[in-house]
Parts: sequence; structure tokens; C-alpha cells
Amino acid sequence: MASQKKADDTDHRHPAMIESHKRLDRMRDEIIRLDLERNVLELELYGYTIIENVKPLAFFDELRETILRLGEEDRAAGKRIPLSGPKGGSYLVTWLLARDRIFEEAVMAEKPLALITYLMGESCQISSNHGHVRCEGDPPQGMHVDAPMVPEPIPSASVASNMMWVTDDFSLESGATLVIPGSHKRLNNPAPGAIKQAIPMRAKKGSVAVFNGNLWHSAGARTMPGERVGMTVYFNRMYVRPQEDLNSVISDEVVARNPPRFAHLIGRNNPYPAKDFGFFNAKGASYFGRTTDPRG
Ligand SMILES: O=C(O)CCC(=O)C(=O)O
Ligand SMILES: [Fe+2]
Repeated sequence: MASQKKADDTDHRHPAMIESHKRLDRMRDEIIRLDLERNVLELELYGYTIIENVKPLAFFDELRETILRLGEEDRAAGKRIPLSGPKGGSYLVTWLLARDRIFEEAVMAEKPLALITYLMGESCQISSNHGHVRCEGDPPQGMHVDAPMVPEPIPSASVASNMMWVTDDFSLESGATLVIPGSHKRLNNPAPGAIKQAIPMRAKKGSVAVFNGNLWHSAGARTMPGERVGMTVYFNRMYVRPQEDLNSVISDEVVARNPPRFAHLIGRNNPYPAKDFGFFNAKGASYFGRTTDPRG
């Protein structure tokens, strides 16, 4: 194990380095405990992987219904966020984690979170939690990486990565996310026309896809009636600004009813931006220390 000290006392590592090696050990132990070795290989080779049966189907039904209900609330309040221009039906439902308790359970689901941790280290945080409702007739989204504002070459240790919760079967016709396997190694933005090389991320309802933010991808066009509902939990490294400032809207009561990592994930431990430099959040500052691992 990386963190193990030698018995003969020849170990001169800095305490922060030992801590960072312990983080590697925890990551390895989790991947093995949860049987995710194949998924890690797929993340390396393809840039994405699909975990099936992450929760009972009833949980996915409830997620879907809740996203549609909140989307309806947005529409009634005149605040719905269209995804496909004024005539299109597709839309985004934002701030989910702050709007219903079911999303707390989703973001803490062990297997997808272990894979996100593998990609970005245990210090990563949630950037946003969105419902993506895609309707028949809208064009596919433009091919992109989930690293907005990051200049090329995009760092190979991804600054952001994503989970896609599959609350409707994903197929070409239903509007599955389109991906170009292996493109996460290119470390740049997709070239025009790249979509021709893409394949749909086929997945059964009840699955969660985890993908490297450097992967070239887009939402596909739905060509059948009805709505494709998917839910992203989008993560970023501690030094990246999140899309949603969840820390400022989630109460202490919600933090207290969740596992300790929840607080970190929503940004409670982040020392930045500082209100008062007399105070540094000790938990967050522990990640200032030296490490050999690009995850931090
Ligand atoms: O809805 C999808 O399938 C993908 C959405 C996406 O990649 C995004 O909004 O960044
Ligand atoms: Fe994306």
C-alpha cells in the first residue's frame, strides 16, 4: 500500500505526502470493494463507463417524476430554461440538490461517486445537479467537453467530470448522450463535424454513466415521441468555480442528515473564496499539502 511506513524507519516522507498516499489507498480499496475494476479500465480506454442497477427502478421513477414536477414549477413561474432555442421543447431543470431530498440520496450513491473520485480525487466537489429533458424534433446539442473556460491543452487530470443518471432507456432514437470513445485523450475541444464519429451511449433505465469531462460528447436528437429525462451530477476540482453555489443555499440541517462527505461535496470545506483571512477552513486547507498525484 502506498501509505505504509517501512518498519526500519527509513521513511522520510513529509506528513502531507503520507496523507496523499493514504488517499490513493482509500481510492484503490473502494474500487476493489465495489467491484469497479472493469469500469476503471473503461474510463481509461474510452473515457466513459456505465454502471447498471445503481438503485431500484422505483428510485429512478421517482427521480424522473421529481425532475418533471420541478420543471413544471419552473414553467409556471416563467423560469424554465430552454435547451433548444425558443421553438424547441427541450429544457434544463437546475438547482436539483437544493430542491428535493431525493437528490441527496442520488449524489451520495456509492458506486458512481467512487468512479468520480477515481477521476478527480476525494477533494472534488459538486458543480451542479441538473435534469436534462430532451424532446422529439430538437437538433442534437453541439459536441463539447465539460471543461468550459479551460484553455487548451485541457489538463489530462480532468478539471470536471460528470455522472448521467439514466431515468429513461438511452438509445439512438430516444436521444441518448452521444460520445466519441477515446476522445478524452485529445485534450482539446472537438473539431467541427466531430459528431459524425460519435456513437450513442446505450444504457438501460437504472444505470448511471460516468464520464471524464474531457470526453467529446453531446445530447443526441430524440426521434421518437415523448421525453428523455436524464440527470447529471457534475463535479469539479476544488480550485474550479462551481456552476451552482450550493454551499450558500443548502442548510446546516440538510448537511447534518447526510454522510460527512456531503458537506465537502457542496463546498462547505472550501477555503475559497475567503470572507475573513483570519479564518481558514482546516479540512479544506488539508488539500494544500504536497502530493505526487495529479488528483491532488
Ligand atoms: O443531455 C445529455 O445527454 C448531455 C448533456 C450535456 O452534455 C451537457 O449539458 O453538458
Ligand atoms: Fe456536457
